[in-house]
Amino acid sequence: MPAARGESGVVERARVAIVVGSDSDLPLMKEAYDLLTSWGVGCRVLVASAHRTPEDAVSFARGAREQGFEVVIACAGLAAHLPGVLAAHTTLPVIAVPRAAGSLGGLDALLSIVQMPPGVPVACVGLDAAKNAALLAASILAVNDAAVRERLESFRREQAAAVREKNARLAGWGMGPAGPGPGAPA
Ligand code: AIR
Repeated sequence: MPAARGESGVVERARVAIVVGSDSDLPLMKEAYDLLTSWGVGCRVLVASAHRTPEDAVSFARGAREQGFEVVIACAGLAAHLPGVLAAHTTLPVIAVPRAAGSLGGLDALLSIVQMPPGVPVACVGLDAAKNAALLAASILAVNDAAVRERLESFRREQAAAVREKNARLAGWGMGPAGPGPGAPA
């Protein structure tokens, strides 16, 4: 089993692999790593390029399930074949993060990822959406993990409270909220 050191310093089993096409993708993907490890989900990161080190990418994907990984997050920019190549060599779920980079602004990466041929799907989040990739990975793990499910549910509760707080501020400014929203007097 691959091991990962969590925020507490405790070594945990790594369940999510974050694969990046280049170390230039790392600053973005650190957000996914930080979110998952702060929820107690062990992660390991690998730099492997579908074009520059294709053998490394394939060999990782072929062994990923045996190593104990349950979900793969793959991030790449430009002609972003990494997520598809990994998905071709593992039946683990692969979540792709296309980079908003290069002269086409990320449209190249997005289309390289979402237009996979029938039979080898990858899940694709938005351009540079590292946080959503982490949340989707957590949702997959939460199917069979009550602790991760509780983290997700409390994240959603906090997120909803933050939005409602914005409406409270509108009310303070005399601008709204529009309509009888939740909590409004009948
Ligand atoms: N990339 C690396 N090998 C294949 C691809 N598509 C991507 C990386 C990175 C971009 O190319 O994922 O987003 C630029 O890489 P670099 O190393 O030149 O910064």
